Amino acid sequence: MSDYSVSAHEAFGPPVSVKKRGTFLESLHAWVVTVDHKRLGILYILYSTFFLLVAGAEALLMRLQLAYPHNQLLSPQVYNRFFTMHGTTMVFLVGMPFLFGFGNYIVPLQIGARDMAFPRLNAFSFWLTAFGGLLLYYSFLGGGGLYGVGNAPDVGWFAYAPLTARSFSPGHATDYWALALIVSGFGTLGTAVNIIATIVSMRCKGMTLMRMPLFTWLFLVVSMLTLVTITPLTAAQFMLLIDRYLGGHFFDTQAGGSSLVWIHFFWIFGHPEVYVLVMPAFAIANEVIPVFCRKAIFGYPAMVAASVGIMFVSLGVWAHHMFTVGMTSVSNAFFTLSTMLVGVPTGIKIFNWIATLWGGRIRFTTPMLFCIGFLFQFLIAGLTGIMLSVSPWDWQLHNSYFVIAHFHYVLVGAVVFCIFAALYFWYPKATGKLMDETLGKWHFWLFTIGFHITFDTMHFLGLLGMPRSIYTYQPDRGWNFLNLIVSIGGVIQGIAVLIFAFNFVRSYFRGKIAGDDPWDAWTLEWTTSSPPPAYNFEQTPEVHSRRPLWDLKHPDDPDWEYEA
Ligand code: HEM
Ligand SMILES: [Cu+2]
Repeated sequence: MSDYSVSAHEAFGPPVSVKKRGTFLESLHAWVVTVDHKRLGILYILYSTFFLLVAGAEALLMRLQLAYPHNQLLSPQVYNRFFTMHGTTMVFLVGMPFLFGFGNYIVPLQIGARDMAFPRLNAFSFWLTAFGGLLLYYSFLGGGGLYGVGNAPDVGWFAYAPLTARSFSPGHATDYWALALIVSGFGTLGTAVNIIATIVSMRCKGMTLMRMPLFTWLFLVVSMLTLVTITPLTAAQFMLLIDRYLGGHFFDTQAGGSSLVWIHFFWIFGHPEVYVLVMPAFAIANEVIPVFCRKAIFGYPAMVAASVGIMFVSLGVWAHHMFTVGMTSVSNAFFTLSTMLVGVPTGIKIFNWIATLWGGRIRFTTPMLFCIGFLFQFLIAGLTGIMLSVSPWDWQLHNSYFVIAHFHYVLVGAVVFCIFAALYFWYPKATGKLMDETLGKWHFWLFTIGFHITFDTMHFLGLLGMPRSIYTYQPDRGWNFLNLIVSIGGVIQGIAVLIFAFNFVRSYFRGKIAGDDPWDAWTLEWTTSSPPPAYNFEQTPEVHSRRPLWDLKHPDDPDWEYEA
């Protein structure tokens, strides 16, 4: 027998439970002052799950308003506030904090480290992000009071100039919007630097770059992309505040500025942002799919190369959001072609996931179901994306519900589906309890059905000419029935999310005990106890292949024999 025939516990230390029960105030204090990457990760995840419910409620109110023509539930002004807050919240307070929270929790465990490279910066970044969310939602309390839905921003999550100039947006709503994004943006930058430093310098012995789990690889890539995208966004917010308060004229056409400057800055951030959100979703799929079909991921080096490729290409395509602002036809042609180029690395990834599934012994657990839903929906989103990248098509469909349907296919069909997959997959690691599978399947099926009812139908509304961001419509346009269908789908998704929330809370108290490795997985986080002790591993692990736990469990057929 080789040296690898020891159990996980002998190799990496026994499970150590560090539960110390104090008074409520003591444990609250412990959470507030924590610098432990796992606790911070959990704080991010709770924070963003809370805002998922808030922004989901905003979406539902919008859909109730649009369920039939001439509805009076929301006034035009309140509708504008809701779509601005919904979009801003989903991107900045749900998507990014959730994903970075996951990175925070998993990355150090996966590379066999004790913590992040800069634990205090890590805590500081979280509290900055949290303060950003507070600033944004504080705007609801200002001005006209709660019933008038306060002074919440109403300029769209893209906040196009000159609508954000003081003459068009008096009051402080727009300031809250800009300040919130500046503050949480600094938090995000701190986390990105931290993740890069951690991955570069804290990997355990034997973990070369090409042995890193793909999850960790994607977080390296995504953190680098974050640095170069949040920076222009933050710069633009400062320019906006300078225009509003210090007599600047960056975006003021009357005084030699240009509103195009805003649009460029915004989309130089905004397009890669889509990949900042979707690549962590890829990262999740890269872990979940192989484990539940009992095969190593197909084409690991190609997956790494494709991720790096996506990072570079996504930086050169932003102006496909601007086909209709009157750029030259040469620019339009350039951005059409560069956009289509993103299809190549993305295609490689989809191909490799399918090749991994091929011939595998698939276990249809809840996390796996969510990943399969993701694959299917991401493929469709890619196809409608190619349609939109053709600039004459875009002239027809721009700012219609077709675009809303397309980007919700990416943001919900890919990102949110993978977020759910990740929650079911790593919940047992973080809590020691399994989430209930029956409720999980109800959640999956209801959410998937609701998703398709809502967003498939929206494509047709777009083709029939329904523009986005309208608070109501005339009854004679032929949109009534389809709008009702869309809203019903939204309600079904809402019910599914409530089932999830119930399961999430209940499993914490009543769930089955998970054990260290409930899914029979193979990366390092599954070698330590569930939940992991404060210092993660009793002994710093040493790895010999891409699947260290597999090697321990299968000493007769370890990976390192093939990987050299
Ligand atoms: C699950 C149910 C959801 C429904 C029913 C829904 C519905 C809507 C509606 C009705 C709009 C307004 C369109 C308009 O009038 O311009 C909208 C906008 C938007 N949604 Fe969602 N949404 C959902 C989930 C999400 C998620 C999960 C995300 C992101 C992760 C997201 C991101 C956005 C963004 C960025 C906008 C653009 C806001 C703007 O135009 O300023 N949505 N959504
Ligand atoms: Cu884009």
